Order: sequence, then C-alpha cells, then structure tokens
Amino acid sequence: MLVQAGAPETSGDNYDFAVTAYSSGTTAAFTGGASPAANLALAQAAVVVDLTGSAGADTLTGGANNDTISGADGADSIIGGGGGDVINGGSGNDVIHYAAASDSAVAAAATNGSTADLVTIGTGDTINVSAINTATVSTATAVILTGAIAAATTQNGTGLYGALTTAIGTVAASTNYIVKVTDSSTDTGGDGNFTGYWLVANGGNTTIDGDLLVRLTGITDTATFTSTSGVISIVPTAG
Ligand SMILES: [Ca+2]
Ligand SMILES: [Ca+2]
Ligand SMILES: [Ca+2]
Repeated sequence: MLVQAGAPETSGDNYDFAVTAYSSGTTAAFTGGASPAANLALAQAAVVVDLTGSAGADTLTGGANNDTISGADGADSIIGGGGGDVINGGSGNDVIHYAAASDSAVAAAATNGSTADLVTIGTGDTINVSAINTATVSTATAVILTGAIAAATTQNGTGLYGALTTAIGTVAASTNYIVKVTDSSTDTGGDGNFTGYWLVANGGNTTIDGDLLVRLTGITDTATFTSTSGVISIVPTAG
C-alpha cells in the first residue's frame, strides 16, 4: 500500500511510504488478519489514505476511511473501499471500482447520503459495479431522471431517499439509474446539500433499499451513459 506524505509528486515531493502488511498475525495490531489481504485491510483502516497517482496507469486502493484518491494522468484503476471517499481519476480513461454497496452510501430510509463517495467524472471514465450487478443503465441516451427534495422536507437521508425513490418510481431490479437531485431545503440540520447527480446501482431489491449511492460531479444534463455487464461508461457532457 502506498501512502502519500506531503505534497504530490507533481509538486516535487517524491517521498511516499510503502507499507507492507504480513500474514504472520503475531503483531498485536494485525492479529485479526488471517491473510495478507485481511492484514492489508487492517493497515489501510488504520490510516486515512491520500493518494495521488503518477503520470502512468496506476492502481490506487483506499481503505475503510474517508480517503482522497487522485489518479492524475494515465488510465488508472481506483478502489475507494468503505467510507465517503473523494475520487478523481484525472485525465485518461479511468475505472472506478465498487465491490459492494457498502463501499459508498447504501440507500435506506434513515441513512444520510452525505456519507457517499464523491466521484469526479472525466471523458472516458467508467464506473464498474459488476460486483454488485451486471445491469444496464436506465437510458442509453441521457435522459437524466430528476428528483427534488422539497423545502419543507427535513434535509436528511429520508429526504434524499424520497427524492431518489420518486425519480425512479417503480424500480426494475435489473437497472441502474442516474438521478439529478435538486435539494431546495434549508440545511438547518447540518446534513449537507444533496443537489447534484447520483448513481443508484441496483442492489437486487425491488426498492432502492440496499442500492449503492455514489455522488457524481463533472457531468451535465447532456451527459450520456451506456453500460455493458455492469461497467458504466459516462460521457460527461454533449460534445
Ligand atoms: Ca487518470
Ligand atoms: Ca475509503
Ligand atoms: Ca467509498
């Protein structure tokens, strides 16, 4: 696991930490890990990861915390893991991977969507949710569903949940959605502002409960979405 220290490489700071977690399990901090992968997860959970990739094609992996991962140039592969991560692949055809709905906010009536990952979409980027489903996106040509959180609605997970449910309507179990949310309520509860574009990746339920929620930025109303076997390709704006 590479842990960035100080400024990114592009700023002239080339010194980062490489942490290797072993599988012996005799060190107290790692006794819960029975495999290298489990121990790596423990090590990643111990720190907030702030990674910036190189000019080449990098594989950047976060842990359970709220990590910041920037791919920079090159076609990068990025895994935020658990927590509300801030992910920007930078230039190049980057792939953002989701292994489970719990890697970002999980849709539930009482869950606050502010824990969702924030992913900046650039031209050529894809989001891979094939580990969650292999479904298509609801539209191949950019009809972005809309959902509004009314001003009178308490701005919390229920408000976001309701807006997404209203936008999607009768939920098909074999479809993913991009929903544009307009949050017109006052943020008196400190729950955040949910205005923006949300990827709702179907978790297999016939409601949105259990679905993966990822907040997308960098796209417009004219963005187009296509998908193959759960790999969602996004053209962020009409060109
Ligand atoms: Ca990149
Ligand atoms: Ca994370
Ligand atoms: Ca995450």
